[in-house]
Amino acid sequence: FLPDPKRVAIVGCPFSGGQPKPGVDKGPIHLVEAGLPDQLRELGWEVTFDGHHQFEEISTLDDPPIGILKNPRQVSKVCEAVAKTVEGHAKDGQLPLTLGGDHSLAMGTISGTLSQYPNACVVWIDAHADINTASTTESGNIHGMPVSFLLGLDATIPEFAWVKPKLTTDRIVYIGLRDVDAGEKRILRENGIKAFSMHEVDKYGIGKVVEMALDHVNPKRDLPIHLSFDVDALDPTVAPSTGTPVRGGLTFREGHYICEAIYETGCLVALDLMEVNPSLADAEAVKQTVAVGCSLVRSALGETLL
Ligand code: B3U
Ligand code: MN
Ligand code: MN
Repeated sequence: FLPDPKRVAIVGCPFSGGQPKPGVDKGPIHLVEAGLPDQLRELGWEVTFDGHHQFEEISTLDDPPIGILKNPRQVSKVCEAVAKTVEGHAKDGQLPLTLGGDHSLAMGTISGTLSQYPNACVVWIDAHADINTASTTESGNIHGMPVSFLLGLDATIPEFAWVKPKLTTDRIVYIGLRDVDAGEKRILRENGIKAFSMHEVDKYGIGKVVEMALDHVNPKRDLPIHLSFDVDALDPTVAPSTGTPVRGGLTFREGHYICEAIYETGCLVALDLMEVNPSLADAEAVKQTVAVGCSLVRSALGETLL
């Protein structure tokens, strides 16, 4: 599925409405200014970057909570726009690389991928499961909910009616989980959704975990893969500048191994790098996190393979 010639379209999404901490909207700008587009060109990719998305009209929307969900109309409208953009690039034969921004954006990116590749599977790398529904969320932060929308687990909010439940529970797999709410654990269990927590990473090692994860969602390695990487999957010592760091995460190499192994399948069709928040640490930690973010993307696009 890899485009030939290799063409990637960077989709910069300076959006933070899926969670309460300001700054995550600056993530994409920092990643681009750190030189990511040129780094990808060095790897032989043809890179298009049409500037960061502008969500101006959307951010002035009158947007009172729905139940406890915060900024629901903004999140919905932004994700709908992102879905169209990602779908457009995929239709053009480019690999959309979406830079967040908070992880609610994946509602848009994955919807866009599934419009072009209906049988795509999702590999979700995160400390969190992001699968709360309107009835289980305790925070009301929609970045903790995108997977439930994509699966259609709770299709009761008219504002999100555009999100078609095109993803099925057997086409998503998680790696890196270690902070999962009780309601989310129930959802994962009841729906038989496969997840490899840090416990499994410790037990089997990352090589085996990635193999088992792919055996589950993509047994013949013939389905397109959407990789959605939340930088908080990494240990906070590796990626400190993020909104909800959780200790005990993936090492630098484990994170990169995942990206390399997905690239190696030749099935990658879309990539998200989310939750880099350059406002949440000192300058050195920000630099480190942005650099790790760039480096994960390069690995997912083929850098480390000889
Ligand atoms: N599960 C919690 C916490 C959380 C989810 N995603 C992040 N944090 N980054 C929630 O708010 O739904
Ligand atoms: Mn996430
Ligand atoms: Mn997370």
